[in-house]
Parts: sequence; structure tokens; C-alpha cells
Amino acid sequence: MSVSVVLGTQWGDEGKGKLVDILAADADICARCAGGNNAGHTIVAPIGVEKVPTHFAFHLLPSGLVNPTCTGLIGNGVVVHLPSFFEELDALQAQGLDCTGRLFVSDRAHLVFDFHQIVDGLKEVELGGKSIGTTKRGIGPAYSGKASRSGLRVHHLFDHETFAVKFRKIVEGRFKRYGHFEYDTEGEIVRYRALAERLRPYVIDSVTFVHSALAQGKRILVEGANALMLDLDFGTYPYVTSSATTVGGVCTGLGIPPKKIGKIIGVMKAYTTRVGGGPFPTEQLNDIGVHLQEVGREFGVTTGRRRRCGWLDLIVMKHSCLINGYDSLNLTKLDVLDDLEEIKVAVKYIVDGKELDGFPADLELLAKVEVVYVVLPGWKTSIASIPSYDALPDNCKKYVVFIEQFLGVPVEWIGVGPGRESMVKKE
Ligand code: 2SA
Ligand code: GDP
Ligand code: MG
Repeated sequence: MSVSVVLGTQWGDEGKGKLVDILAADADICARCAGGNNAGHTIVAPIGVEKVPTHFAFHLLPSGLVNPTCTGLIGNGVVVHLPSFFEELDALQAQGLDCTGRLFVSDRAHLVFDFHQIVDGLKEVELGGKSIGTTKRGIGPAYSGKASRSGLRVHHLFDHETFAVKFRKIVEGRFKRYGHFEYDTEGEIVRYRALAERLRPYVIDSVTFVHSALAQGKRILVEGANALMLDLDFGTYPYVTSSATTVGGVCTGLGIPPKKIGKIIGVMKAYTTRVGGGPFPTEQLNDIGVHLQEVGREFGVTTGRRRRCGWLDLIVMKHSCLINGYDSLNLTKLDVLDDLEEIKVAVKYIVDGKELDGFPADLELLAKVEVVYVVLPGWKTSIASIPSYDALPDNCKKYVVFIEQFLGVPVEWIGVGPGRESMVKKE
């Protein structure tokens, strides 16, 4: 099967970028299907003849682009902020990555404008103490426009008159809703004329592109953005992002039929983090949380925000496995647990003395759960340069096997450091 999928299993930042970069060595196309430049995917890879370890921070562009033979595709399900698109492209170019002729954008992708970003901020202010903690990249307002059938798509850029009329109408609507905010509507229309011309060589009919690639037996790697618990339907609504971050989003965000999807790999951090507001049952507001945050260097790649940290939650993971049907897992950042005496793992949610069957939809109910943990012994040694799975300390292997048995899904890859080389394959 020539379509493989990498998805975030928790609240994001599990290390999807790193796995995508590794798998892209065997892919012809790396495609984003959802989200926008709210994502932050980090890659640390040796670049050039001197093999200098280089940090790349991807937000909107597919991470597979670090591999020079891989073509990047931004699918119809993605929302695209053009100034950020070019900014990211220029930054990659400056880092020595030439993407000429190997990056494409779907003509059906919706556009994010600066007014969406302003509105994102205004909505957060309106929510006050209940704000979502968005990245303020305009993602929610752009997807709202799409769902309410008033959005502008990439193909609209090339009919300047119609674009201008629709654009003015949308901005007018935002002024009516939020009051008049500072925004140069006519200036933006002029700016987008130029941006449209710059974008023209990248724009394709992605449905034809994807299906002719499949017919030619090309291998497509889909890079999920955000994660299952931030999914609009299955996450901790309303503390979620505004797209389908599940395997369903792969089909709708690229026009790929479910039967064409082969392997689905879930990326799972060895503990849990969350950035932004919303419930987090295993959060550790204590020394453990601080330790994970500091050792794991848990800061947002896009906003620089400190990430909240806690123990691994296998109830979240069960929910995630049910919805996405992972064939295997990439357990990441196991090295961050190296110094801990003991490690806790959440295995049950109890409410009024009864175990819940699944992850609850109702946040009021979720707030009442008592989390039951299993305590596993730590390994108290560095695994950073471990050469193979067999060489891992016994307690470390026990942690891995415990997770596999609980979830009934094999762990295929284990991350022991940020670099491309710091990944152990468990056969
Ligand atoms: P939005 O901006 O509307 O998508 O925000 C809605 C919620 O989704 C969360 N969200 C994220 N969570 C983790 N990582 C994300 N990407 C960046 C990163 C985040 C950053 O890789 O570090 O830099 O802050 C991401 N994007 C969206 C967000 O926190 C809200 O809870
Ligand atoms: P993504 O959004 O899922 O791609 O993840 P991010 O890039 O937002 O965050 C993951 C962070 O952890 C990045 O800084 C990675 O370089 C780093 N990372 C990934 N895998 C590992 C690992 O196995 N060990 C350690 N220590 N860091 C890792
Ligand atoms: Mg991230």
C-alpha cells in the first residue's frame, strides 16, 4: 500500500516531525492534510557535505522537504496563510534547503488572512478566563469561514475582481461582528495580487496530482498536524483546534479513499504534554511537571509557550487507538524519563466509584475523574546513545512492554534524543 500516515496520538508535540523526516527518506511525496501554521514540527538533521546538525522548525510546509528527493504537498484540508508560507520557504532556502519545483499547494486549500488572526485574538479576549489558548494564527476563524461557506480558497486568488469583492464582504462581516478593528482592506487586496503571482507556480489540482502519483506507484507519506486530543470531534472540545486531526482528516484533507491508506503510525510521547487551555487529567503541577518540562525542553515551537506536563495517560491513548487504528507506535522522548526513580502511568478513570468505559465527552464529568496510576520502576541511566532496543535497560524495556500490552499495539520506533540518528527500531 503506497500511502503511510503519521499522526499525533495525544495533545501534540509528540515528535511527529522527527519521524516524518526519517520516513521521508523512502517517500516520493510528503503531504499535509490538516491544520495550518499553528503546527510546529522540529527536525534535527545533518545537512550538507559537512553534515552539520541543523534545526528546522516547520509550521505549514511538510517536514519531508528536508529530504531533497521528497516532494511536498499542502492538501485541500490545510488552511494557508500566504505571508507565512513564503516566510517559511525563504527560511528553509536560507538554511540551504532548495524546494524549487518540489512544493505544491492545492487549489482547494482555504486561505487564512491577517484579519482571521486579529479575530482569533479578539475571540480569545471575549472568552476571558475560559479562553482556548490558541496559537492566534487565525486557524479557528479560517475554518469557521470554510464551514459557513464564506471562505476564500487558493483558486480564488487568480480572479482578482471576484476576489476583491468577496474579500471586502468578508472583512465587512467581521467588522459587524467584532466592531471596527484596524485593518487596511484595500491595501491587503493589492498585496494579495502580488502574493497570488508569487504563488502561481506552486498551485495544482491536488486531487489529480495525488491520484496520478498513486497510479504510478509513488509512495505518499501523510504528515498529521496537531493530534487526536485536539480533534474537533474527538478531542477535549471546545479546547481543541478547528480541524480533523484524525485518520479521517487524511481522507478529507487530501481526497484519498480510505482503502488506499496503508500503514498508520501513531506518535506517542513517553509522558504527556499540552499547550494552551483545557483539561489534562494527569498534569503534574509539582516538581515532576517541572522536571519533565525542563529536561524535555517543552516549549511551543510556534509560540514559544511553556508546555504543561504530566504522566503518560493510557486512557487518552486507548481513545486515540480506537479512533485512528494505529498499526504501530513511535514512543518518543523516552530519554526524558532517564533520571526518575519511579514512573507513573494512568490506567483507569474512576467517577463515583465506577470505572469509566472510555474517555468522556463531557468536561464536567472529566473534571470529576479520579485517575488511577500504575507505578513502574525507573532505569536511572542515560539511554541517549543506546544503539539498539536490546541494549536498553531492563526497566526501560518493561515500560515499553507495559504500554504495548495495555494498548494491544506494537511499539515500532523509540526516540532517545532529538536527532535523526536518535531513533531505535524495535523489530
Ligand atoms: P489553534 O491555534 O486554534 O489551533 O489552537 C487551538 C488549540 O490547539 C492547540 N494547538 C497546539 N498544541 C500543541 N502544539 C501545537 N503547535 C505548536 C508547537 C504550539 C505552540 O508545535 O509547539 O507553539 O504554541 C498546537 N497548535 C495548536 C492550542 O494550544 C490550543 O489549545
Ligand atoms: P511535533 O509537533 O509532534 O512534530 O513535535 P515538536 O517538534 O513540536 O516537539 C517535539 C520536540 O521534542 C522537538 O523539540 C524535538 O526535537 C524533540 N524530540 C523529538 N523526539 C525526541 C526524543 O526522542 N527525545 C528527545 N529528547 N527529544 C525529542
Ligand atoms: Mg509541535
